[in-house]
Amino acid sequence: MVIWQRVVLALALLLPLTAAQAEQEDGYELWLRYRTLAGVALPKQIALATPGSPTVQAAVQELQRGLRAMAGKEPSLAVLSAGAQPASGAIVLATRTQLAASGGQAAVAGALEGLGDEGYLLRSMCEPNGRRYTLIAANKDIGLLYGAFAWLQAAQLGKRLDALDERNAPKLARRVLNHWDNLDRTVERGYSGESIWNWWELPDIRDQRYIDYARANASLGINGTVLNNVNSKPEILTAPWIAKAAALADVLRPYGLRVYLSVRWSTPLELKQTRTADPLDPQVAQWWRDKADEIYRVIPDFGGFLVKANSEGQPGPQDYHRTHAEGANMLAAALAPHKGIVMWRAFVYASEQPDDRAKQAYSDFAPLDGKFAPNVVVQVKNGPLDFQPREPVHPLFGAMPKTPLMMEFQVTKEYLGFATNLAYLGTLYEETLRDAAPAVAGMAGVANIGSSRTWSGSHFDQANWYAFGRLAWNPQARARDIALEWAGRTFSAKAAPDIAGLMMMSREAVVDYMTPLGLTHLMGTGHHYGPAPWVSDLARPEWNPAYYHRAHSKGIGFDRTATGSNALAQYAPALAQRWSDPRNTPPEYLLWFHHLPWDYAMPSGRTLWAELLAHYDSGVAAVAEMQQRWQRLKPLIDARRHQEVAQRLAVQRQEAQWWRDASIAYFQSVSKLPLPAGVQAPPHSLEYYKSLHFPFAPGHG
Ligand code: GCW
Repeated sequence: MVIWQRVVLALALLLPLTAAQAEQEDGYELWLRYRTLAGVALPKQIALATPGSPTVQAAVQELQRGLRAMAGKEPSLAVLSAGAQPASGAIVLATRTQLAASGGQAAVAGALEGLGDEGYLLRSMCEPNGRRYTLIAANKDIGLLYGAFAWLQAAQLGKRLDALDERNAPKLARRVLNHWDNLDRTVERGYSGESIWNWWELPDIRDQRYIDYARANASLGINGTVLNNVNSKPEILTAPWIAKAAALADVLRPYGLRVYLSVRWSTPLELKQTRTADPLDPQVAQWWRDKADEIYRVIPDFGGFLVKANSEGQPGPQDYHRTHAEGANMLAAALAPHKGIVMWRAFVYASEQPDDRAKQAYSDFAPLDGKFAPNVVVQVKNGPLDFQPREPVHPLFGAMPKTPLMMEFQVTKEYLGFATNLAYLGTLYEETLRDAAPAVAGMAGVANIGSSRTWSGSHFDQANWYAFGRLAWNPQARARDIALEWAGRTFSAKAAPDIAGLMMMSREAVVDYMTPLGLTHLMGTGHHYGPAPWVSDLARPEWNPAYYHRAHSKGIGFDRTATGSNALAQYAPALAQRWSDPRNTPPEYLLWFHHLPWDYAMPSGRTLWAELLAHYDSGVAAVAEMQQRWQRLKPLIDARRHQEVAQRLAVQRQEAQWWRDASIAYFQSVSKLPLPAGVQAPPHSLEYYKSLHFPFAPGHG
């Protein structure tokens, strides 16, 4: 082959590889992908009054990182002495005190009023002499870091950078991730590899990943992290582990992240340092006070304790006939001198209690309203059961006006197809917050973060971490806006509208193929993978799917009206009244609150049986649609991430079909009704679906 032919061939091979396809992205950068911005005038200088605290340094470093990548050139750094001027077009970072000291900008100082310790102001400035610059101002250093991330976001999303005027402050004070990470590095309900915390190597080895974790969280305004599983171990409160937690706290502190620990109620007893764990025993209270003092000596800004007590076999104050409030208050007293808090979980249900499981947290906690110490926050799951694809809001939001309540969402997808299914949870969070927001004083998110390169087990699961953070900052934010923002930063502005469209349909698809019309908790035993509506032989009644769907030859659904468990009475009277009638109950909660005959007439004109089948089919169809939409996006997405998502969507398509087929096979065996014309019969017998087993499913100890 003559040389020019080879050249032509080589060029021909290269041509189909667009720049986007050639780049092999693995998702590690999350939404903090800074890419060359062509044709945009970017700041060439970052200016500040003093070299600053580690937090200000973190802000400067992030701006440098972003500008270096977006402008292709390192910005200069100027520490301005009094009276000195920034270069034209610079980014200027200044706290309120520094603004005051520099003598000018009274108007700016006024704009900082009401922004609190964490808010920021981002403003394009033009001085009388025509000099332009961008001001990032805040009352405290952490606001400067949040403002720096906000500026970088504006640049990433292609906003006009010469007309910025944004005042922003978080609406909730506590915005906290809950890691269900065990000390052996496994993660309960984790689908993203091992725990990010390499406990064994800590405190001496501090992985770069911890800093990248802190950057990602700070970019969303998340300001706390509970390092270990709520199913906690006594060892976490021993000296070596406190030292490990302190090392992490040191790394995370500049980014505004406080460290908290989950503690096991019976720790002093199990460590053989007390003879009981009774909260009213003075020796026990003293032990906790000493322990708190010990922690604060090495973690001065320690956030406090998260506690799962008398829940799913965990010990608690009720073992000593004390109330949750007595238990929480004893710990709160130990933390109060250091300004720490107790986040006491309300996720309780007891096997010996025959009442509807959905009622039990309310029954235990509502009477305790007003009995908790001021530094106790009661942490309530979003719904009365357990992180299902859809639940009505937990009735405790609205029933404890004297107690600060923390909303607990699951970011990891224990019940929504793990990290292999695409389900954008922004819509789930938004739906819940719409009903609960006035009662929410803080937000906790069960993290989906692990040591996988994508952090969250899949590219799209990163969006759930993102949405949680955004909604913790502003519970009134809209899921669609968040999806657009995330997709614009994580993929590209061009692809964002289509990606957001796909995300917005994804969670409803899961609801449709798993648990339509208010059905719930039909997943496989223990691991919660796949359908198992037939299971009815587990030791505790409320562990059985049959307990929840109550299907028999005449009908289906859980009667939670006055003729049944009357869980409805736990809601505001007007709502309870309206929903006591199935015709006034939103279809998405129908079988949650009502037991209805199979031939019940739905508003669509179909029978309940036919409607149920239609939902399963539309769930499967929606996943097929998501697959097609993703396929159409191929030219806009880098090859590796496109293919990784496509593989997962193919798995999801199969799993949706399996859910649909197994559920129909089972419910038909109960209803004994024929399938209406056009509804495909499941390809296998019910026995086949029942015979499937999944040893070693992830996330389940
Ligand atoms: O959803 C259930 C999970 C458990 C979890 C528990 C809880 C940490 O199946 O794995 O335990 O909730 O929230 O405490």
